Amino acid sequence: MSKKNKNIAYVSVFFSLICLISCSNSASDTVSSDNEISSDSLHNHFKGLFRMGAAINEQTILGFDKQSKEIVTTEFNSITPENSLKWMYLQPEPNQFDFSVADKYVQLGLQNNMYIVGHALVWHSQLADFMQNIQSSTEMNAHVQNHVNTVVSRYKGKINAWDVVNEAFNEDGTLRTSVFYNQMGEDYIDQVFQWAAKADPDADLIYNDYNVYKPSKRAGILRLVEKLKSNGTKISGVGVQAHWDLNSPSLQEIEQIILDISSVGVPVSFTELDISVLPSPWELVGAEVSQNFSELEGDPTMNPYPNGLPDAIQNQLAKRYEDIFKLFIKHKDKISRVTFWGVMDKHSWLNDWPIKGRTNYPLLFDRNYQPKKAYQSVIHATTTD
Ligand code: 9MR
Repeated sequence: MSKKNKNIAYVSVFFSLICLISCSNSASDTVSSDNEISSDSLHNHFKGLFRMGAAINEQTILGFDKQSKEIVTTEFNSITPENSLKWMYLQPEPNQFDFSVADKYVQLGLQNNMYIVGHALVWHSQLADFMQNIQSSTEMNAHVQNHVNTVVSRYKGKINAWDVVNEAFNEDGTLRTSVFYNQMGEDYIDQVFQWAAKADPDADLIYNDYNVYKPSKRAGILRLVEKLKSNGTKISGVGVQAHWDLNSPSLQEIEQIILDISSVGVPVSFTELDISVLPSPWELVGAEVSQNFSELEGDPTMNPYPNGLPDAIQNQLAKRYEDIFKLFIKHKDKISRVTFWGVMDKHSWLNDWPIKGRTNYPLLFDRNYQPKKAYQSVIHATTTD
């Protein structure tokens, strides 16, 4: 054997060995037990249907939570920053911007070829303190325009979609009397969308809100979409937050959301999906939305699964996710993205809301970063008609 042929032989033995090792790995991946991650990632199962995203926290963005980062970059093809791009972090003082975490967030999305969402430009909550004390409409206009222009321009061509205005409506469909509404007037949403479109004409611009299943609130949002469109203001879609539970909203109510939003000519994104399995204090007799629930902290009836989720509820959660995703798939032509509000149960905001210190199980990955039955059932939804 010539020296050259010998080398070729060594190389081919080497690659055969590599193949043997990797083939045996992928074979064991596909022989998956119920709760194993399949070799094919979540977003691959939804190819051609809609994007699959997750909201990520600062620990994940900065790489401190390596397991979460691994799950996010393999399982999802879109990311949303759970908190890091909110006004109070980006511009805590007038004209003093801090983009340190935001830049890393965008970098993570770009490196992994993901659809990057910016959340949220204009929101009355998690706003900088100085914005609460502005007394003139001229000053308010200038600050909001500067914030939108500075932030959107910085990530022009990188952040693919912005939640431009978040939670501007009351439950009855009237506009919330936020600092923006009070100082800028009722056309402020139109104005903010125009500023965002000017700063990045190619970005998708989303109006985002919760409780969209309620007809009165939805009617307000639909009126807004129609108004913006008739004024020639760009709006690319409605974001439906989807903080739901095991029973509510019903599948019929969810379907109506999709049909109604689609009827005004924009796609739906489910932007903050999670399913609480815990009792809701609002179901207690006499409970009011505005009520402070601190008296329920530590009440074991409100926190029934502190040491693990019973199989029966795990199955109920999996079935609920499967039903919801079957419905989403039925309306795939009207839906552009589904984003989970978090990655694993331990880090979900629902452990501390609306009652602090509970143990909730709303997401697809458990407290040890392992896929739950709900993960399999979401994938299973793609295999049935
Ligand atoms: O998940 C976020 C949580 O960490 C923050 O403490 C909370 C503060 O309001 O905001 C949560 O995210 C919210 C999102 O930005 C807008 N829709 C409702 C989400 C849950 O409250």
